[in-house]
Amino acid sequence: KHGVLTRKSHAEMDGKRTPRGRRGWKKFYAVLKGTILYLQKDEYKPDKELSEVDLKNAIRIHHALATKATDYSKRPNVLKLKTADWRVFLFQAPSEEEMLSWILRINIV
Ligand code: I3P
Repeated sequence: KHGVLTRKSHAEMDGKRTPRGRRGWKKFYAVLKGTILYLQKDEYKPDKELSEVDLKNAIRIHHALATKATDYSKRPNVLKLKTADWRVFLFQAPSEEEMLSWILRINIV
């Protein structure tokens, strides 16, 4: 699955709140491949090699949990992703349908 997702980092690897200055929203082209969610700056091209930044932004979603971000109301269609290493991200999808589809796809991995 792939599509546009806008990311906000809420908590870091140790579960600590992401500090100010790094809590902004950033738009990516997201590609879910196997157990990895790749977040790329540019649109996905099958043959293009992943850059170092792309690899740094990639999220292992094995044992991660995606839910609708019911406690976040500033933007619509936002899901919350908790990873196995205790990071927390918010992702805004372009529509409710897309948000629900991402939640389903992430949780079946
Ligand atoms: C953050 C940025 C986010 C905002 C966040 C700010 O600043 O303005 O948009 O979240 O508020 O800290 P920075 O880019 O300097 O990290 P919202 O859009 O959800 O308000 P927060 O600290 O309350 O999460």
